[in-house]
Amino acid sequence: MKLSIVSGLNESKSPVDEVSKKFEALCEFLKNLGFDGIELSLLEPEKINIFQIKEILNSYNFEISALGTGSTFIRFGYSLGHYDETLRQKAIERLERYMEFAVETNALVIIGLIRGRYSSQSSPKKERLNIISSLKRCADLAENKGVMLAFEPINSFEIDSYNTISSALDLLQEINSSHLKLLIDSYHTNLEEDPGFIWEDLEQISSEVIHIHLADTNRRAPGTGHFDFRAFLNTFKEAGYKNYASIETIMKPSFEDVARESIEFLKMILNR
Ligand code: LER
Ligand code: MN
Repeated sequence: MKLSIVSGLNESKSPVDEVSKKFEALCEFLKNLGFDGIELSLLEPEKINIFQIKEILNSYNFEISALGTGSTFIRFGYSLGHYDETLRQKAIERLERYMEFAVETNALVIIGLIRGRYSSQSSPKKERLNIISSLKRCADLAENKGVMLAFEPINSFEIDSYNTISSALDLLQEINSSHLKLLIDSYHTNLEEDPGFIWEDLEQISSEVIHIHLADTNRRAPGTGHFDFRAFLNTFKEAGYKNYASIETIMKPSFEDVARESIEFLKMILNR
């Protein structure tokens, strides 16, 4: 299992060369700690100098595990379920930009908060149908471009649709695309799943999982709360999971502290 951690690059507001410099500093810091890659939470991937990024990745023998896309909804208000057709199409267009960046960097594209929240001007049924229709289009685009999409069940305090793993699996079955798989986040798993069955269930669905997010019950670094990471990660490890587990927490007291603390704890659990 490979390890990464989430960071932004502030590409919307910073000059291009500064973004590349920030990326290089992150690669150096994380590589030295023993991470295999970085997950980027981006807003406008097309503003990044992809050639510089690829050179930096090569020189550090480092990877971009995945691209987070949720800020498209948070900052622009575009979403895959939006009742306004123009804003729904804009969400799909934005995902195309992420996919173009992902093809070049061999990263996954995450479908999480970008599916949006139900609006009082719409209905849950309409929004769900929109999400399904948008996802079919995105899966076609992903197939054409050769990119993998990772669909994330997210807890019901943050989002209205697909809160549980089983509801996300039903959706994946309906879309039926070889380019749409699951992202399992330990934080949402702890909030939404039945503790009596979760380890068995995870074992059964592990072949559908293409990416993992790690945060403890307090949404801080793994090991600082009471989530059973040993059981969680070993379930995947024993099922032959070889992709990324990515730290996605509140970065307090600092990103650097979370990175150091997390990797130390995870190396111990994974025996690496
Ligand atoms: C995104 O990966 C996620 O987990 C959401 O809860 C956004 O914070
Ligand atoms: Mn997550």
